[in-house]
Amino acid sequence: MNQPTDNHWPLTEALESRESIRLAKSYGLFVNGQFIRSSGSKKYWTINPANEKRLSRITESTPKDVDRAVRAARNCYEKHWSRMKPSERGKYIYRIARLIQEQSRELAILETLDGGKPIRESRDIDIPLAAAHFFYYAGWADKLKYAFPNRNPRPLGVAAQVIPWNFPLLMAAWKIAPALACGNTVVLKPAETTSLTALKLAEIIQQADLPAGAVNIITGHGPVGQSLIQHPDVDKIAFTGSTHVGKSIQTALATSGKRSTLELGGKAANIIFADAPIDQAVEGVVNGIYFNQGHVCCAGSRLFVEESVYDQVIEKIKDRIDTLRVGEPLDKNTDIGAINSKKQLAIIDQYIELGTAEGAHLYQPDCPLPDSGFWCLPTMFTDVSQSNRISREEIFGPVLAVQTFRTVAEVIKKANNTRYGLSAGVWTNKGSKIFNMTSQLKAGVIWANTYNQFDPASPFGGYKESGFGREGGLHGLAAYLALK
Ligand code: TAP
Repeated sequence: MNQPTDNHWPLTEALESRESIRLAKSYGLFVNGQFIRSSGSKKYWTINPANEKRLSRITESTPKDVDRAVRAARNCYEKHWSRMKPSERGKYIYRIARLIQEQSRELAILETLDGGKPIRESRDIDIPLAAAHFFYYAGWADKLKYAFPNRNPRPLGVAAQVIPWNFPLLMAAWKIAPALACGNTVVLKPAETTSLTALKLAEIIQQADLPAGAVNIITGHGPVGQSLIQHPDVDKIAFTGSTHVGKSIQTALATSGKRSTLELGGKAANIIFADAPIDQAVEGVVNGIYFNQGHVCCAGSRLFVEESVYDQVIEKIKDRIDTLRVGEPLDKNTDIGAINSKKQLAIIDQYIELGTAEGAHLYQPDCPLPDSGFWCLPTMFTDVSQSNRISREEIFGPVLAVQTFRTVAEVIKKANNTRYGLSAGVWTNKGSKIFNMTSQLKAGVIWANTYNQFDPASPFGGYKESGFGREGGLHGLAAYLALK
């Protein structure tokens, strides 16, 4: 934990205990209801990014393992899961939700150890939301014909799902819960740096006694995801990750006729009008970009402030940045934890150097960082122009780029001047302005006078290079169904 400055209350360290976690020295693959050894021999360490210490050894799947997992999923789909009474499927999914709740403390600690995010976030956001997604979709399992009246909802088959490292368990829940509710079976690959909670979810699926093969979890690096997605016997591809990889997947699938949803990168605009409740807006901006170290696809990384309140807003953001606590993620006082990996830290640092080289003005708080681990101070760039790369490219770290505007037309043009279209935020006390903005901003999700709010009933997804398809809500069900 960084030392208290004038702006910090001298809080005593409040470390979450690691005693309640059960961590194996090494994990196999979860295939056909069992943890199995790979057909190969490669394993790699997953580490704690806050201190670079080794946590556990993770298996690198081979193409043969991928094939085995897909075959298990196919077998279960044909013999059990798609034939099961929908209300029975729902019971299994409810069971998973309850087990996640029961084991939430352990899951939260593991998420924090493996991913670097503050325990407050894993405990209060990631894990409760993951359980909520299973509860929500369990409820739909036997009501699909009411969700889509006059249609004949049918499952698609085997879903290949590949997820990133920023919300490991939550992304797994976003994908597995609707797929199962609709009668599909699943092979999921978590990110190489954050596989632990997906493997714990595999244990939960075992405890819930799901038919063997309904959910299979295989670990490894990018090529494992590639061979899963390109497996000839998968029917649906659900990918969340970078636009770069998303494009390569889309190219590979071009002539396959397979259903796919891609949830990709973002460069969201957060817009503050002069009539906004400024303190609330500043809190929303800080939450929007510094939450989860900025490892959020919908992070409000571009801030547009109406010129007349610019000085006031910038001073308030600086004051707020100065009070943020960067440090040990297991400490309940921590606001900003560790960057997920050395590789991601290097990318963020390059962008921070670039921002200065591009002529933008850098602001970072004056506070020491721990000696080991991967850390980045909350960073704000002012004097940014539309052409600067820091305002055009996704950084995926706690780096805010601020610009000003004078008119509604100007800010809409600036906000939409991006290849992404995932999310946006609008801060104003005028309802009519909110409606005007939401109809003109090209973003899949737009928050008004709040930011980063998620709910299982609410669809989430992007436009343009942020991908296509929606997860969450009824839209999230439709992505796993053939609707005739
Ligand atoms: P990626 O590098 O794209 O990795 C995402 C997942 O794909 C990982 O499991 C990765 O495995 C795997 N993968 C890598 N290369 C692959 C390939 N050629 N074929 C199939 N799978 C492959 O992204 P990331 O760095 O983990 O995550 C950050 C990105 O995800 C950001 O751009 C962020 O905006 C985006 N994201 C979007 C959303 C939504 S909802 N739109 C949500 C969260 C994150 P390895 O981990 O082993 O490389």
